[in-house]
Amino acid sequence: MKRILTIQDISCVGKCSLTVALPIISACGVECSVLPTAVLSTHTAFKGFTFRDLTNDINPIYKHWKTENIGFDAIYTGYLGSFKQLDLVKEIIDNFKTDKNFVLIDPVMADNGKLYTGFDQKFAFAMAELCKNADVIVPNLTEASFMLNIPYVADGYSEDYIKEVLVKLTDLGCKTAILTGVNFGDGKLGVYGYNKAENKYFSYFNTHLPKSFHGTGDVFASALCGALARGKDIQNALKIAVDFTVESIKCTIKSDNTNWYGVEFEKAFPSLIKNFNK
Ligand code: PXL
Repeated sequence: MKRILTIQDISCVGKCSLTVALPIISACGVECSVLPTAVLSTHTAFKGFTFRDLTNDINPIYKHWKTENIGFDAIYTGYLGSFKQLDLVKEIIDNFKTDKNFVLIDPVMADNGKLYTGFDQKFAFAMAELCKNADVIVPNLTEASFMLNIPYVADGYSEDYIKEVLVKLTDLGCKTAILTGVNFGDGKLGVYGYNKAENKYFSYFNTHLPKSFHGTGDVFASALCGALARGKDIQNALKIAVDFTVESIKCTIKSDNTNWYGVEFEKAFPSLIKNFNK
């Protein structure tokens, strides 16, 4: 069985980061090992959340894994809360990256043109620096704009513009960049990627649903990482991850007691598993 290490926070309530990555990666048929970076009562879109920083535990945890000769088929990072944690993730990549596994970095820090609570431009540049070490990065357009220090364009952009941003993202040093939440105003929403070594673009689009929800980036990244770890090629993995995200949003819209803070991805597991077996 393949094993992914995911490094991100536990938001006890809120349906994001580890409470999303663990069940989704498991549903992909992949073992999910975790390195929790912090424990929050909720994610940061709630008011008054508590925050227990676990930075000081990261080094002893990964050192123990080294003494036990534990390895991973992929390392997947999501929300990281401080500069020190970015440095520690770099250390972990240096210790656990081999020529057989891959590193997927989701530079979680912003959406809809704005940084999340607690982040600033300096952090975005430091995250861009960490992205050098990735095989795959999956920013949304807001995160890409902050990392590249270019203006955020909400809509009305062309395919050429997206391709330009993708080239700049891979110029940071990662092998493949995938922009999420791309829409050309034609009723579709999806992802657009670029592999630098092969000079190849790829994309996958599904229906643009009328509502957006918190945590869908984590749903997409977790399914993508699971699919890649299962050996799906990038095009197939993108289809699995986008379709699962869209199905999760559809289930949430249909639900009569939808929470404002996350999607009901649990209801979309049957379709995810079916797509794996196709
Ligand atoms: O969904 C990304 C995410 C993860 N973790 C925490 C967050 C957010 C987004 O706001 O606040 C703590």
